[in-house]
Amino acid sequence: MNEAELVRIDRHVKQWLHASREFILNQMQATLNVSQKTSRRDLVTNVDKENEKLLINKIRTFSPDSQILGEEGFGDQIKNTKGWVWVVDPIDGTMNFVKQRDHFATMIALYIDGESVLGYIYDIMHDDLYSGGPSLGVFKNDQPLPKPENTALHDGLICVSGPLVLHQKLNLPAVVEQSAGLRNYGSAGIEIIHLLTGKIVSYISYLKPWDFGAGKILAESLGLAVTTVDGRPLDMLSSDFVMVATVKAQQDILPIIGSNV
Ligand code: 2AM
Ligand code: CA
Ligand code: CA
Ligand code: CA
Repeated sequence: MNEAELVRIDRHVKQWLHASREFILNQMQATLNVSQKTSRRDLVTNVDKENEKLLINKIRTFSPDSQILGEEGFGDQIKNTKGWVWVVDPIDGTMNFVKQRDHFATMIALYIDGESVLGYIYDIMHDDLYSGGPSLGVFKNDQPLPKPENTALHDGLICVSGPLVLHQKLNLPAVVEQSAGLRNYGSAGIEIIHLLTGKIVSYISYLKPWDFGAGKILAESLGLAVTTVDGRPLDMLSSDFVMVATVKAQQDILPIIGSNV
């Protein structure tokens, strides 16, 4: 795809995301309608659902022949990654949204025939939009973002998702022990932003495609490694144990994390 076409799509997606932010901020004035999905730690609100509908409507109008993968189920049942595939996570960090009213993101990704094209992570409360891809480069609020330093595990902080810290089959205590320290922000999108900006050297979590779709595009475009915990490429249609890391931290973590998950 040529650059003019990419820039045109990019302009549209940013408009949709700004509309989403207005919608979310508005809805936050009213009482949230919160329900459980699979457990009391896995929540969904009326805002997750309505914002997904809002974004999917925009995508369908803009590009009717696309396939859409949305977390809350208003997209398509996708069986392959042929053609244009949009991946939508309307609110990433729903628990933070409910409990903190902060530290959550809206994420969109565009893949064409399985290839990375454009990714977006919008930190809604801080009004920081990270956008771009392999051709355009990566931007924070339209300013180019430099590549993060290739810092080793020993010298960097890492984020591991809450449930994974307790996962017996991965040797995460050894990984944490070798790092400079452990952090946890509760939103894959916000955690990947910390990698893009060089504030942490790895993020390890069990993720679904909408959790990593946008982050993978942005992270790889800045020279970060995005794989499973045993170093395999991610499959856009499956959940997996995902590791985003600097190249050095990836080399440090792979031999010690254990992969018999
Ligand atoms: P979500 O808020 O969009 O569901 C929280 O640790 C991070 O993991 C969030 O990015 C959250 O995305 C994601 N996540 C993936 N599967 C989850 C689950 N079953 N329960 C809670 N969070 C989950
Ligand atoms: Ca969810
Ligand atoms: Ca998510
Ligand atoms: Ca979500």
